[in-house]
Amino acid sequence: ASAGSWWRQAVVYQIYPRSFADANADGLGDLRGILSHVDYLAELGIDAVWLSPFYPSALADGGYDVADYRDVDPRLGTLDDFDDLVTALHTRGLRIVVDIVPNHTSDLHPWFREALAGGRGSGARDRYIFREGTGPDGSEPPTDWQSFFGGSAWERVEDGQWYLHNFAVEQPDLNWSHPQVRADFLATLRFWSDRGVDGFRIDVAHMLTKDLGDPLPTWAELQARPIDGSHPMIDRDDVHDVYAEWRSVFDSYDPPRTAVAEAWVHPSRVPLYARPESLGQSFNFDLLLAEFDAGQFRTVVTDNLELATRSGSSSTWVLSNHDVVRHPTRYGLPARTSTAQTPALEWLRSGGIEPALDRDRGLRRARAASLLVLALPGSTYLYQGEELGLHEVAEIPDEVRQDPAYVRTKGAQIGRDGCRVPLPWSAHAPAFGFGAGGAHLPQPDWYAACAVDVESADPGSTLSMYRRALALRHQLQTKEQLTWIETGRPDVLHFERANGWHVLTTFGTDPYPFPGSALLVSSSPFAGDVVPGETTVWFRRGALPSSQ
Ligand code: TEU
Repeated sequence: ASAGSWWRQAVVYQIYPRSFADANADGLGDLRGILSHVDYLAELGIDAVWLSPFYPSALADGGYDVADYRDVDPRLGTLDDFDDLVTALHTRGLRIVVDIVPNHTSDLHPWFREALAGGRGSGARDRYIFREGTGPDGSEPPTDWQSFFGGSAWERVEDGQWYLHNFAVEQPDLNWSHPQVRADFLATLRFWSDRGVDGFRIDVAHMLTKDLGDPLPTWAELQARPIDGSHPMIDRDDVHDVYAEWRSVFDSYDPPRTAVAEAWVHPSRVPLYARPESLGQSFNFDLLLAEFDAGQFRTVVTDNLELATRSGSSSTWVLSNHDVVRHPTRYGLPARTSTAQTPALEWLRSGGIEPALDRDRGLRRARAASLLVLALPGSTYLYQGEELGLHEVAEIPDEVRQDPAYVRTKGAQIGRDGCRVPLPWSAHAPAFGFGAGGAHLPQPDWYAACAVDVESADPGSTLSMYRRALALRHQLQTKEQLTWIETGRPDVLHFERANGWHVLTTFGTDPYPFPGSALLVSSSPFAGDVVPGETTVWFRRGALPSSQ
């Protein structure tokens, strides 16, 4: 791919820095920990690394509460460490993407402290969204709006005013009508671009601009408003004015810096974010909600390839990230008619007991799904640990849970910590090789079997499968299209990429006669004449071209 379009079919590996590797033995992952594993990343065969936030933060939301957008959290390292990491990645041909969190700052950000110190009527409050309360003495919140993490979306400050926070209390929403807010994020994009960053992942990209109205609508009124570009808070058309300014920064670099939107919007509005004049690419989260089912996968693939074509972008694929239950666990729980997340959340709430998890089956299906996704046109975002086949960790005592998010159903508090447990690098080292200072979330005993050193030595491991698939993907990478081949079986998908690279997945338990002549890689042990159930195979038909 040419330098400017490297992202179109890239495999991007998401690192959650606090849980990847800890070099300074304080129990928290850090930049030098990542640096110590760049060869691992290069050998895995990915194209780019995306770092979740590593900026100074009180960790009220795992770093998505940023106190300074242009520095490194001292517990994670220094700007010099960051520069070393960029160099180490670039030397190995890997790109680096960093996370930008523009909807809200941390309440420790200098702007918010200034806003608090300035008091009522202070201009410093205009960078955020302050309002008077209601009720006789203003002691009731301005509205009954709910935050995503539960509870009121408004918090009262000492002098009696209230500020808006769509996420945690420690994450005040910014006012994107303010020129200084706009200018400062342009400076942040330039700061990291100047340090050699290749692209940006934009957090909550669909919520920056707001036009809340006066009087403010009620929660019910807000919910009833159509999300058609004119909603007071969500997916407004004018957010793309912001991204047009960002685009001119991205395009002022050679090669142009890239961006991917984390935008939870209706599929019909995804292309607005993915347009080249906006952010250029947008996450497709459909697979997070799909069950392990041929029909659902085919619909997701077809729809998203079409959406990407319509926007002039390439499609993206995500099976896991730091916000959701890991996919081997989702696939190992009983299917439901609603979404695949439903039983996973029940399972988490019960501490990993109900409903019963079939770990082997979940892993078998996860490997099949991953191998299918790695063969699709477009770019794939992997989440650290999925290459090891890690399950969600359910056995985390409530008192050590860190995540402010919770599922409100039945009032039980369940965070996202179970996919953020520090990685196992070595079966026998302290904290499974994460670091000599222990791990900031407890690692389960079953981690030993999934450690990098154990899986590296086993040709049948999930890690070995990812390595083989990623190496092949580089050789076989081809046009951004696929052709479905009808199998006559509703539980079996088969497609061909443009150069004779075939991919077949059996979603059910029944085997399927192997239709190829040369197997390239299989997600399950493969006997030769039949593809087992719940398995993906890559193969060629006829003789392999000599160029391979
Ligand atoms: O997530 C945005 C978001 O909408 C989340 O609430 C998401 O729906 C939820 O986590 C799914 O379980 C981003 C980040 O990815 C997340 O980690 C942050 O907590 C959030 O923004 C606030 O910055």
